[in-house]
Amino acid sequence: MTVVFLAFLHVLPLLLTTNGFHPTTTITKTTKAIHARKVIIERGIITSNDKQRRFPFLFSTAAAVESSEETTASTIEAPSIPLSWDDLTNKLEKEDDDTKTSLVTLYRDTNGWCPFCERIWLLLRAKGIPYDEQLVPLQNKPDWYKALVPTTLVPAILIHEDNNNSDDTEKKNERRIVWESLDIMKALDESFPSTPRMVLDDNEEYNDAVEMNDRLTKAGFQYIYASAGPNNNITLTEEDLEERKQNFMNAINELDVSLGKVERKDDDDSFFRLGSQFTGIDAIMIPTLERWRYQLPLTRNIDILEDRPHLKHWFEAMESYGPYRNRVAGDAYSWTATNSMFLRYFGGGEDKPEVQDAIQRTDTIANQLTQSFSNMDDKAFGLSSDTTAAIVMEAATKLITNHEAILKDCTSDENETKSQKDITRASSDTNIDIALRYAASILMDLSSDENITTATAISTVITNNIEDELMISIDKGNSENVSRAMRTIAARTCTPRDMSAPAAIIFRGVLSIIADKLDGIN
Ligand SMILES: N[C@@H](CCC(=O)N[C@@H](CS)C(=O)NCC(=O)O)C(=O)O
Repeated sequence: MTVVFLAFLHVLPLLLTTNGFHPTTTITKTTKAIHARKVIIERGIITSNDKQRRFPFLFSTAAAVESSEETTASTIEAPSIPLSWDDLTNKLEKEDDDTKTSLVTLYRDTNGWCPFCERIWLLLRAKGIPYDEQLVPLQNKPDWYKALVPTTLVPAILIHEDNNNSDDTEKKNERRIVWESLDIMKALDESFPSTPRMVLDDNEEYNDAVEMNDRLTKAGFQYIYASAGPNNNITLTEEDLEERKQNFMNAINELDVSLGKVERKDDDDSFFRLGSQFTGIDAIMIPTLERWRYQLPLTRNIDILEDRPHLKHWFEAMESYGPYRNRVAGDAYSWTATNSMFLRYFGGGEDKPEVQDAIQRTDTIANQLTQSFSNMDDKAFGLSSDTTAAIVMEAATKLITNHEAILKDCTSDENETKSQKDITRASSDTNIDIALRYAASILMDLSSDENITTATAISTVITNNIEDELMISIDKGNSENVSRAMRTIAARTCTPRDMSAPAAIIFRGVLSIIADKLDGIN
């Protein structure tokens, strides 16, 4: 409530001083609010109904107060522009109708970086099995997890007891724990026979593709980690390294050629490893290839897509595949921004000049990528009209349910900062909270606007409508710090850890547009 009222206090002085309206002692909180809204409209800050239609939720509290002015004036709280976290949370709860009972618990790493977890995460979604998640911090694995899983590694799954007594062909599941990604993949097929089978190990093409992937992974690891990590092999000569690189390139070429044959065989538009159907081999392949695609240009100056049109086409198919794209996929920015951390851990020694160079190059490129956050590009993640609302809602939900942690993170001091130290944090300031509530309100509004079906439309609507409403909410003198906070949060948002890649584009986009506008105020 304090926050709500503070927000209102920030709004009011600006309106009063510029419009010659002076509150008297008799004016109630409610009539102040209604008056404030009228003044906003009269001043031309909100000139058209269109703006209110665009962001009805942002103004819904003021409208509610206005309509009940005569009867309940003394009982209604002053509205804030934008809404309070409590109001936003209530609104979210009304929208939340996810009632599916989970049949499986997935144990995966907190950061969403474990490639073996990614396989299972993707398969659960591809098979449409309702699941819940338990995140396991790998640096500090909890005792309960070590007691539950003999290897103590992630991923693992718990198959819940299935109480379905119908004559369904679905095998009656016993409550059991399964670990090791390849075993989990098989267990999911066995326990949920009515879902698409994914491990086609009686199919020659599938087995060949798995073997080819094993060769590729081995060649890749022998080259990429040849001079890094605990297996640091200092006896490797330049020639040895070059040979390993060639083996790796040959293995990627082999994959590209093989994909080309599949492509010619099938004229279907979707194009997975074995043809038009997504199968287990796609889930096995994508986690490693995704990392290589984004990290090797930074660390080894290798672009795995260059001159490999079929591999490129396979990535495109994966990126348009909902179960992958809408939650599991990482994005170029996240892989770039986290790459310096990977280099510090696995790069072979932070003191080596080539590792230092790679870290610096990585940070520079990550920073360049942040410059384009406010241009939300539809093609970047293939938003479609039927998924846009859900994706915008995901971004809103993440912001609303995590706002305290987000606020703390973007204003953390140097000693608390554990990662992305090159990104400047903001100073603590209530205006940051206002701007975040503002962003959340906009996202909630956009998620229910049926006319908005593309990221470009979202970008245009926000850019064209945001400025005036923002100016009445934020203390002008603090705009620089608030802008820094918005950019810090956007740059700290990592997929798939914090939200899906499509939601992150919207989330980072809204924050960056707000930051651009705030920078324009000065
Ligand atoms: N062969 C296992 C490998 C799993 C694995 O290595 N998981 C890593 C994360 S990527 C892990 O749990 N590391 C924690 C540790 O080593 O303690 C599988 O396929 O599931």
